[in-house]
Formats: sequence, structure tokens, C-alpha cells
Amino acid sequence: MLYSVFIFKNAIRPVFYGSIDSVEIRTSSAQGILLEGCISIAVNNSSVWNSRGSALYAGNSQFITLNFVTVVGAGAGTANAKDGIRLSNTGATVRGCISAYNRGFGFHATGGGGIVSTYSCFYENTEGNFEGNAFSGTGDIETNPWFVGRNSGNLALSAASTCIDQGPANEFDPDGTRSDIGAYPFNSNMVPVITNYNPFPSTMTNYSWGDEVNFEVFANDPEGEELTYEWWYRDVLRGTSSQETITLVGPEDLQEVRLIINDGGYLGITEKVWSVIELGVEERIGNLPPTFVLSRAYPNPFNPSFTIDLKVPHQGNIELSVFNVNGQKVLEQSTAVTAGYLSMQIDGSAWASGSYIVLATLRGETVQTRISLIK
Ligand SMILES: [Ca+2]
Ligand SMILES: [Ca+2]
Repeated sequence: MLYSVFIFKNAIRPVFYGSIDSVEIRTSSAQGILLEGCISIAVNNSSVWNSRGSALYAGNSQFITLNFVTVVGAGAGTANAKDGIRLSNTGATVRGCISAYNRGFGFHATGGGGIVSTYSCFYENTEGNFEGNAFSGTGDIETNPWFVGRNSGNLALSAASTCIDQGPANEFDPDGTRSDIGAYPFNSNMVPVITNYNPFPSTMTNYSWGDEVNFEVFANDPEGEELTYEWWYRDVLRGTSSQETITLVGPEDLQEVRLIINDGGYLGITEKVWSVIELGVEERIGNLPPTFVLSRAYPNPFNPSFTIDLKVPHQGNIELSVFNVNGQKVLEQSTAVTAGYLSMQIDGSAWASGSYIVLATLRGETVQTRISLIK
């Protein structure tokens, strides 16, 4: 979020011509956008919310164009009347703009000739919507723009907004309808809906490295648009249909398989993520692993005790220790073992909620895992 935009004629590198595109200014301590002594500046698809001064001020400039600009809450944090759009000795075009809930006027022009706004929305400005040489013109409305979150600075239009499809004709609109008034067009495109998926649940706990897993999703689009699919695993695109077989590989103990479903329309994406947690090594019954392995710690989170599964290549003593996140040792024990697979249950009932690191050492080989206690 930007603080403010100031363009002055006496700046070190003056900008007299140009455009300000898609800027969002939130809680500026002065004017949100201040244009002074410019020749020709366009402000496009931009918004100012809760500026302490006027949201958009232009003075002593030849020509300012405001296209699809939303200004809300000017005069925030002050008792002074501050306007949404304030022009002084400046020619201007105002079209497709929203000026609402400002402490002063919605549109206030002094000096120069009359300026007529078009296809714009003015609403709930404390002093009034128009003042001085500012006048309402073709297509203007004075009804509630129904922002998604006026108090949080989310100035997107909600489905109830009267600004939808009321902007200038023959302008770009992302969902292909008539343009909407304001900086943020309403998205009438409904995203794809997932009706079923495999594996279920999407938090996967009982899989091992090397497993081939069949992923599958059933989805449709409310408007019936054709869907495309992208399966991503370990930053690689694995497939583009509604199902994909993916071989899980190590060594991280937390991985994600991510599916992106796209209807091809404006913001028409639904994502689905499978989390692969605490993968064990591949089980091969009858073949002991050549190294000491901690294959699983479960349940995770646990309360009050959990179990670790170990694969032990030779006999010896397992030195087990558990640390909390502050590095303090909360458990230490030594257990004589023989070669094979074994499980050890660990009691954490005396511990505080939090993450713990479990270390097990056998003949100088240390394995570890992380586990959480939630009380
Ligand atoms: Ca529209
Ligand atoms: Ca759709």
C-alpha cells in the first residue's frame, strides 16, 4: 500500500504529463493523491481510503482525467471537512468514479469552468455530493455503492452494489458485461466447485516414500464453463487432467500436492491442496533397513502420549531425548533393543502444550522428528 502520491510542478524532476495506474492508497496522513501545476495527468483504476486530507486534490493544472477512481473516507481522523475529489483552477474529466463517505463534498470544484462528471457514483458525503463548479452529468447515480468492506478499506463492489454495470459503455469489463463504476469491477464469474476428491481426507498421514498415489478430483463450474487442471508437486507440473498419479518422494516430512482448477474466466480459480505429513520410509517386510530409521511419530498432535516407530539395524542402546522449542530437555531415557522394528510409547502428560523435537541415537546414528502437544 502506498502512502500518498504527490506530483508538483516544482519537484526536482517535474512530471507534467503521464498517468497514475492502479495505485491503492490507505490511511494517508495528508491528501491521498495531490496533483499541482500539471499539464495532463490521468489517474486510472486507483483508490484512496481514509486520507486525512482530500482524497484526490488537483490544483492549477491544465487537464486531469479521472477514470474509474474510488475515493472513500476523506477527512479521516480530523474534524475538518475534506472532499473526495477537490479541483482548484483545473480542467478535468471525471468518469466511472465513486466518491463516498467523505467528510466534505463528494465532488468540489472552484475556479475555471463547470466540470460535469459522468457515469459516476456519489454517496453519503457529509457536506453534499456536488459543490461549486462541479455538476452531475449523464449516467451519474447517488445510491449506495455497497463495498465489500468499507471499514476495512476493501473497496471492491459486493453483489448488491448499484455500481455494477453502470459505468461508461464500450469500456473493458473483466467479466464481459457493461463496465462497473469504481476502481474494482465486480466479478460475476463463479469459481469452480469441488464435489469430491481422492485421497480423502486431504491431510495424508499413512503414506510412505515411494508410494504411487492416485489423485483425483470431481469439480464443475456453476456456469458450466470448461475446466482446466494443473497438478503441482515439488514445483513441477505433473499433469493437466482431473486425475493424476504421483509418486511421493522424500526426504521432507511435510509436502504438498497442489491442484489448480481454472474456468478460464475472471478470477475463476479454485485451489485444492493435499498435505503429506510425516512420511515414513518404504516398508519392506523381512528386509531390515541398513540404517537406523525413525519412520513415524503419531498421533500428531498428541495428548497425552505418542508413539514412535523405529527400524533398528542392529542391537544396542537407544538414547532417547525430547526437547521443547526453548531447547530444554524434557525427557531422557535409555532403552536396550535388538535388531528389528519396534514402537516406543512416550508419555508427555507432564509437558506444556507446544512443539517438541524427538532425538533417538543408536551407536552414534541420530534420527529425529518433530511433534506437537495440544492440551
Ligand atoms: Ca460489469
Ligand atoms: Ca465460472
